[in-house]
Amino acid sequence: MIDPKNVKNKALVDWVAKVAELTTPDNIYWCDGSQEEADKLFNEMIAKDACVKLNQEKRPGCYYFRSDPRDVARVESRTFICSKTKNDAGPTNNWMDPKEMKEKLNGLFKGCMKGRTMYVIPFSMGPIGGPISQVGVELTDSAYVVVSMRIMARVSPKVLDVLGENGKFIPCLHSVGVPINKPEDDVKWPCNPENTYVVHFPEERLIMSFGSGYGGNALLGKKCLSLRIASVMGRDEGWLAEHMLILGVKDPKGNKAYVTGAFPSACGKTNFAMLIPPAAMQKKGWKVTTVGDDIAWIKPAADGKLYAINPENGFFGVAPGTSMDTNPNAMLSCAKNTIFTNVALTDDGDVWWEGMTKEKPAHLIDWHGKDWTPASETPAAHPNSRFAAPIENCPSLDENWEKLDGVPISAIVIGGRRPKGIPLVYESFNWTHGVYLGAMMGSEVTAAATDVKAGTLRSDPMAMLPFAGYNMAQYLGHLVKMGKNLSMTPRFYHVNWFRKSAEGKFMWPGFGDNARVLAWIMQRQNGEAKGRETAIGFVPNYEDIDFDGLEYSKDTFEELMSYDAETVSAQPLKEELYEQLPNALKIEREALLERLS
Ligand code: GTP
Ligand code: SPV
Ligand code: MN
Repeated sequence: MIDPKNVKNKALVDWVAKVAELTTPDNIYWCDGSQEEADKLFNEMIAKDACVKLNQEKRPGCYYFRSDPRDVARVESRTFICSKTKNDAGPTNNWMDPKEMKEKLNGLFKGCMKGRTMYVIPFSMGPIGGPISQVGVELTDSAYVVVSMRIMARVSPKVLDVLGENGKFIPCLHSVGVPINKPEDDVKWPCNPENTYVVHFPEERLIMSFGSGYGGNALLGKKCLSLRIASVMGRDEGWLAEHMLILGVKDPKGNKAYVTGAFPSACGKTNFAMLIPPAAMQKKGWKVTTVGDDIAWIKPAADGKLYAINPENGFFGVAPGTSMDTNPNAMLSCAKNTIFTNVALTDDGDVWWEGMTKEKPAHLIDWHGKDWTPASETPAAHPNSRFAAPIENCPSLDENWEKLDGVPISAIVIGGRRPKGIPLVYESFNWTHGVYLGAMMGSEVTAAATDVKAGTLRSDPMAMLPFAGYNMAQYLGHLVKMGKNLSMTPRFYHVNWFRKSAEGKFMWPGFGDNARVLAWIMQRQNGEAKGRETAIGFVPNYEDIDFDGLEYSKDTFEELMSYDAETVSAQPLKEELYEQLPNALKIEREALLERLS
């Protein structure tokens, strides 16, 4: 514990006192992020039956939580950008007048921590004290949030040293929204779904989240600070906060490059960031390393290159589908000191989820806490069940992952789940064309948000639809501008791992085999690989892809690479958003239509 007497930052001390006055917690506890502190909190939660200590021989340092079934993912309909004007929030964000919203929230927060402890979590996104890093302080009445934040962000007294007396921090206020007035209120997973609000005040750089204890709604350093607030800071200061993985790739000649990738939620960022090339490619010398799996902060440096850091310190990864076959690096990352939420529990105190093993266990306790057998009709793990694993566990961690100034970016990969009409990969003609492809991106909706219908195709510009902290049209305009005056301009690569055959099967093996596409991208950078120009961009010929170790016929490849003119030229954006787009992007659309005609 940090002794509050030693805290020198007056603004922080005042804010904590003001929030305590409003929310009336029984205690205030300043977190130091230590193991002892986490152990104490886990034990308290175990005593309340809110947490399960997993089999420590199989999963040392690992714990398991089941959420309230109404609190399992981000709630986009309750996420607000309360900028001064509605236009600043833009046509894709929920907006309410900031004054009105503050009044509403102050009403909800009034007395909401009664019977609970208010935890003060000082954290750094990015290495503590780094030039690109940001300091945040989260106030929360959830011990689950405390133990998760110390995995996902850097929680340490050193953060307060960096703040000093006058340093600025981003205030992040969170409550599960259930005061304990009587003993029955002290439930295992408190939440207040009717009154959930995840609110950002971009001009004030303030975050207030009420009523949900889950992931992106509650671990406020992640989507709220590192994307919604940071994107506004990036607009104002000339940098980018993106929903992107960052990976390193080494070719057989020893050339090393870094690539970022924007895929919507649950569309493959963690998997791509940790991919292991097929054996035949490894033998030739291909190697992929991991810098980050969800968020990239990207800044142009004096040398004219774009540099990216991963502001996070852990992975909050989708569990279902993760296995030693599909993503061994993720499996090894969550082998110890990991928190699992809404997966299933095995009879020997370990975890299981759909896709982890080929054979299903004969008996499990499912994410509802009920008995489950392979005959059960519902999945044992929630489709959005997750692991929070320390990044240091990752076997493929890149040697430069914590480099204070970041790693130089050579290429940007974008794409979503597109069952039809979109080829495996195509390369943008130039930066603006790349941003255009990003703007027109779409994907089948996944289980990562509760209130959008899974399975339907939706437009998701740069995978930022739920995460841009300001007007989406301005955001895309900012992105166009950021490509100007660079000495090394990354090209954009639109990829699609999710094309389906007429029989409804994935046409591309995906996962490790995505290294074959990455190799082509890398070779394009070096001017090595051939490719041909088409109406939509540069594409590889069959001979340009390394199929060593994979039987994949030329005919199937041609089918996989074919495009449907209507699909690739569709304009999926809301009319109101399209109208506001920068002209440069509208011209790209006209040029595309012209090339296709
Ligand atoms: P968020 O954490 O929500 O931002 O998700 P993400 O983009 O990191 O997605 P993740 O890598 O966790 O993948 C989500 C799901 O897609 C998992 O069930 C994966 O197994 C599956 N997946 C990932 N890559 C591929 C791929 O190349 N092909 C196929 N078929 N499925 C994939
Ligand atoms: C996503 O939904 O993109 C996630 C999970 O990475 S959450 O932290 O809940 O946003
Ligand atoms: Mn994400």
